[in-house]
Amino acid sequence: MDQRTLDQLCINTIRMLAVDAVERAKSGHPGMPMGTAALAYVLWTRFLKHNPANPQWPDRDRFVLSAGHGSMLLYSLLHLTGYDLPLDELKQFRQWGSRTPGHPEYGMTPGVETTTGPLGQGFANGVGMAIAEAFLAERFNRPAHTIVDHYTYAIVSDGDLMEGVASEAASLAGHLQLGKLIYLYDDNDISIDGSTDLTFTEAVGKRFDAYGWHVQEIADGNDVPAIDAALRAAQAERTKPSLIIVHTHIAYGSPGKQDTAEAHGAPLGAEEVKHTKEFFGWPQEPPFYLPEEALTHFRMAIERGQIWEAEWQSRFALYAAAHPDLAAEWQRALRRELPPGWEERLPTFKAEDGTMATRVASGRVLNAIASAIPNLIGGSADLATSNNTLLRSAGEFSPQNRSGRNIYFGVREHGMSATLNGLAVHGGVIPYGATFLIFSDYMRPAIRLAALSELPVIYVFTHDSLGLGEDGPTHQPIEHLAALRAIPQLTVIRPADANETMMGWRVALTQRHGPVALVLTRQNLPIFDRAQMGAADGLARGAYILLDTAGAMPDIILIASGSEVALAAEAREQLAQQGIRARVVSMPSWELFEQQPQAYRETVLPPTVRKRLAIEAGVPQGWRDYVGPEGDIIGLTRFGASAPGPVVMDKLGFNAPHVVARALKLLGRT
Ligand SMILES: Cc1ncc(C[n+]2csc(CCOP(=O)(O)OP(=O)(O)O)c2C)c(N)n1
Repeated sequence: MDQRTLDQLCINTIRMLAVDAVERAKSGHPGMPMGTAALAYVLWTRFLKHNPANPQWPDRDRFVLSAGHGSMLLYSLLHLTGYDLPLDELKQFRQWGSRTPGHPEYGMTPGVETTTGPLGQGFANGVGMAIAEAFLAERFNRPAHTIVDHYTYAIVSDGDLMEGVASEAASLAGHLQLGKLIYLYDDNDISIDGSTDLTFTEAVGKRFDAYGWHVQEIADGNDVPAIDAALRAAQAERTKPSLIIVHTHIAYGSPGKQDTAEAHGAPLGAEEVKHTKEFFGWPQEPPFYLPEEALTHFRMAIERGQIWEAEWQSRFALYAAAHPDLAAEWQRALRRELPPGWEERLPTFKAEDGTMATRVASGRVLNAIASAIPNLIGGSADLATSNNTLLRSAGEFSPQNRSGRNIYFGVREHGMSATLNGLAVHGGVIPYGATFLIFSDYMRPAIRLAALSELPVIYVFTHDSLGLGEDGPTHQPIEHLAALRAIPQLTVIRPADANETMMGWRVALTQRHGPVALVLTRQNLPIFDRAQMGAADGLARGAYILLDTAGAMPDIILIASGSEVALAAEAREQLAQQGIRARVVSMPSWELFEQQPQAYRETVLPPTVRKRLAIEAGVPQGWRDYVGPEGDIIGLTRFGASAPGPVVMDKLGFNAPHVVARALKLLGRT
């Protein structure tokens, strides 16, 4: 069989696997894989450096299917090139318990590098992967010893490029000159509602050119030599990310459905499948037919992958001999382990030091541990000095300085958070990102995916309440704690003082699965005198007794988080003057508390003490679970106001007399 015929056979094999799997599932997206099969084939068989036998090989090229609805394209490629994804899994596409979910899910299927489906996210994840590659290459490669050197590829769609998050990430990637980022744009002029004439007529090429990308265009998405040449040119371009605009036809080869929105998200239907198979000269039976020659050709990826990795392993052995410390650091970083002794750098804060905002404490902690954890990298969306996230003496990550650990994300919260996910899935780095808590809303889609994918991403959210003051209701978070707590697998931590903040970082860095949000104040808070109070390491258990009633059971429990814990402590004093025994529970993290054994939870919140008052400057939603039916909640059901922080707090009920009054009411002592 000549090469051209073989190429066509392989490309059609991808198409038909996707068509048959969607047909069997009675659900899915056949059009996208049919239209992009040739691009994917050229990329995966001629360019992508990967080892199907070891999807974790650290120096593999990364591939992102940003248009995750085309998941059958990826599953077909994974099966055909020899990943541990048997044909039976493709036959179980979209079914309960299969490894071929509707959209690619990280950790579910070998070879899936990141979870995609929400459009635009994968685009931005790739940017994070490319940043990680550039950073790690600079940190670990040494003359004559290259152990980090790979590309990041993606297939992106019209929908991806319409999304704002892709624009943010593209702008950042162009600015950072991420030359090893190569995206193929499936420009098929179709989205769900119909032709993109309805919605998307901008000059995408010019836009990316303006971002500083290297832009190429291919007129015919089935033109194998043109795709090959464009990918070669993209690889040769080392300072600009590449966008290859490929004009394709959705559902290519389906006589009745090609170039129609109908082919986007529904099976072709038995009759149309028949006509499509006729068009390609494909046998009608059996479904999931794999031509021997095509399979043999695809499976060459296995041997090639083994050779690539073996070569890399021998390079790594030489590297490890020449640079044993670096090699050990590399391996530790990949295992997501922290260097020994890092915890000794964690500072503790003394009550005598006065008051301190938890954001300031966070900045001190970060800088104290930064040199001990060289792969901790991150930054802020243009609020680094407010978020206190700058690592002093760690440099700025830039085209000139790939070893810089401060990433200036610019005013791109959504792009930042999706980029953080890419950094995390790449591996080798511990990423963090920061902004005001209010703007966590701008990051939410990517935070959700970090949680779904159990990625170890750390968020630093400062200016966490009304207490931020004059910036007013647009900047004062009200529903944000509740909104973050609503995300499964995200740990939200709102420390009450500097030492809890230190403990918060400790938890965040040691938690390997799932993101952690540290929620911090702008305003100063007292540093609790731990000699007189519960130890700050109680934070790790989510809630703990900060101040108790000597010996006797409390009359009432005051439960608070963050800045409201000091308020609870003040109210407790005043209640004591009236002979009321109040316990103060600091509750920085619901999620950590829920992980504790029942016995511990009942020590902190004994079922017999039913008079409980929660205090938090946010919506009361959720607190009922902790205060119980006889409890009460001081929260907020309105937006804030522009005035100095202490004034807003006071006016909206966050003052000791109000807490005392509500406690007395609860106790029937009004
Ligand atoms: C953020 C987000 N919004 C909406 C959707 C639903 N959706 C899935 S694909 C798609 C657009 C399809 O157009 P395109 O990206 O060009 O893919 P094609 O039709 O070419 O396969 C939409 C709106 C989504 N997956 N993600």
